[in-house]
Amino acid sequence: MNDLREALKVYFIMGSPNCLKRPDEVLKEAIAGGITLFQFREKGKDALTESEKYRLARQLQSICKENQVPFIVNDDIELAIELDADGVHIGQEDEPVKVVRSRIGDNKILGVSVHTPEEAEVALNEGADYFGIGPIYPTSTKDDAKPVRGTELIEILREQGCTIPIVGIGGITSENAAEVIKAGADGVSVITAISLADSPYEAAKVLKNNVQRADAK
Ligand code: 3NM
Repeated sequence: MNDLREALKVYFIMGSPNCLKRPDEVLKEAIAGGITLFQFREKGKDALTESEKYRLARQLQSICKENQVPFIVNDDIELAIELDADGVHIGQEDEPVKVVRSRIGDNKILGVSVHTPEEAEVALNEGADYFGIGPIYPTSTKDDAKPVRGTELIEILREQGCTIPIVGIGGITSENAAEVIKAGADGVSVITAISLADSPYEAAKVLKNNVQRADAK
């Protein structure tokens, strides 16, 4: 659990639609800057499908492996199993948590997006390893994102005594990351703050610094 908590600190999510340059280059830079986990999320306009999606996933997974960065797949359980990925991240629209847990086995990481204390309780009981909570701030990266809630749900869950690892998501940048950590999150998940930065390397480095500083307080 503590290894997972550490791995969630600077959680980079990306697919080819999120990049202005080659995804493999963006990922390498982000890793050099210090990201602690990577999620492959090939979604949105012009997203790759089938064999092209598979090829990109394989390429990004092998970069993660070379650098000992955990590689998680968004939603696509088949792909995660086929690649023997380190885990999957699912939303409330996907298969039930318990079904996904039984498909991937007990040794893989299972992240679940939750939006209410009730969803959090079900996800926890059915085998989630961590929660993704968002959108914390306004984001234009996810078309069907729910209304912005700030850090409220993170605070509510921590006040209720919930100890499961939590990452905040949605509009997080190096400027506001500290607030998310101080609210009780273990880490921050970002797409554009790194993927669209002029230097994904610098962006990841500054983000990590700010998360570490907030954590130490
Ligand atoms: N999930 P950015 S918000 C993938 O609220 C995703 O569950 C969200 O992208 C949620 O860091 C989001 O560019 C997009 O804002 C995050």
